[in-house]
Amino acid sequence: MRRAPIILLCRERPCGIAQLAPAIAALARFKSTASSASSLKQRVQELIPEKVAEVKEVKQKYGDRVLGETTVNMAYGGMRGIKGMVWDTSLLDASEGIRFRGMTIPEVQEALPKAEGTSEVTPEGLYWLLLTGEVPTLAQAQSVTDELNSRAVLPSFVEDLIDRCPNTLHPMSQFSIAVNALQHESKFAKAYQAGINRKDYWDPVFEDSLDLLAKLPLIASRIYRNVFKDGKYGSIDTSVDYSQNFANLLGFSENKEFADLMRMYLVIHSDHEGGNVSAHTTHLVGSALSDPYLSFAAGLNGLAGPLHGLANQEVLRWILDMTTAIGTETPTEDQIRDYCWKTLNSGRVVPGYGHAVLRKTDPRYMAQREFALKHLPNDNLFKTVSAMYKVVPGVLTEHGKTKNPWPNVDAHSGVLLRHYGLVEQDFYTVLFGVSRAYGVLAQLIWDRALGMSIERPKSLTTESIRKMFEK
Ligand code: CMX
Repeated sequence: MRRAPIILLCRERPCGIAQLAPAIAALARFKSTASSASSLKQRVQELIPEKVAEVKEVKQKYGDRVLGETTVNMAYGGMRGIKGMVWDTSLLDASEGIRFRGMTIPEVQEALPKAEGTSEVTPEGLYWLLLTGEVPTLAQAQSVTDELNSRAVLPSFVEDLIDRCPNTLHPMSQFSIAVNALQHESKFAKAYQAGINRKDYWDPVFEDSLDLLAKLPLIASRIYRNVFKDGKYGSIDTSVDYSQNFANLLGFSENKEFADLMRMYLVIHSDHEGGNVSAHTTHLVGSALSDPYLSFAAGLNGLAGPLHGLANQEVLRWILDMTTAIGTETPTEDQIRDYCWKTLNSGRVVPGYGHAVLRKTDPRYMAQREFALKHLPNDNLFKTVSAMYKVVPGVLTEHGKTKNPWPNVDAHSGVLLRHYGLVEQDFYTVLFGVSRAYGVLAQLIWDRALGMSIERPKSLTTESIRKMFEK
């Protein structure tokens, strides 16, 4: 794989041919890749009749069976564990962790094709798996890469919107604004206005989803370079994959390992079944036939909460605060234990630990730990993260509240990013958001293909619950 030199265009430069060049090139590429690009769409189209038939059969056979009970505590407790949604792209087991279309993370890392010269599988290959349930060939994964590269161009008004955001506006808010604004381009919204048959909804949703995925690195990197760097932007290189392009755009083109980190990161954060806040929100908003841009932007707003995706920035901040307070980058286990208790005793959570479903160490944590052991075993902060892994579960168990004292995905990502120079914690959740798009948009296509209904669960009042049982 050829590595791309980053081409930087100054944001202050007046609009000229240089700024139009990527758009012109993208148009030309779109024509040349149109046939190979359609193969993922073709495969989805082939699968739809059998999946529709399967859902019909399941509903006919088991439609009136009970999935589980709902207790009063569940209704008050964030609907935890209520089985009330279908999400086909992935399933989470409390002990084993996530399976993407039936495959664990190590199985995905083993089975999916790797781009030439890289040691990690790609999110493009994963997208094929999530959408079809089939492991793609290298050529099929490459066709997704080509497709995404051909669509990677931002409307200038979206660029302007991002550029006008104050640097003090959190990157996740800027991200959400930009994705909402891209709604202007929605093929689904236009098709709906034109009276599209509901059987065909999935088609423009598929198109919007690929367009959106393709544009996310441009949005994310523009925010990064505006807020934290020099306001100079790279451009897409059609000869490299999504993650290398993303690394280049962010300004990390020199380090091959960083692109591999992006590949691993984008794959493992993509999907975590349907009940988590970002996935459920995307699915819920999409159920009203809001287009993929509006649906995903809503999901991003949920991801930006500190109990969900924002925990990744909180983790690194917590670790750095601890090392500053203690005065060393490598605190002892006793010092970490004391600092954890200080956090808990002040009524705060230890970020990166605990999970609503998992009851063991998150395999996404382990995948990142493996990466660190391979690439940065002597990094001081990695040593601290490892020491925390030994100490924090014991402290949380002794504290006696959390049902799961083990680390989740967010406990590890910041240290890896920081090692390669991406030190700006407030940007971390944007990376999570780019990855999460792969999972939630794949499911959104199936939501429309399977004719999923508008969501409308029943709510109750405290008074009505009381009456229900006092009768
Ligand atoms: N530190 C301190 N207390 C914790 C805790 C932690 N890491 N994890 C859970 N608890 C507490 C809860 O706040 C809750 O307290 P109350 O009973 O006073 O409300 C109690 O333990 C029971 O919670 P739980 O049933 O074990 O966990 P929940 O399903 O309610 O919450 C989660 C799950 C992730 C929000 C929680 O573990 C947490 O706040 N963790 C820290 C933040 C974090 O890492 N979030 C990222 C999760 C992964 C992701 O979505 O990206």
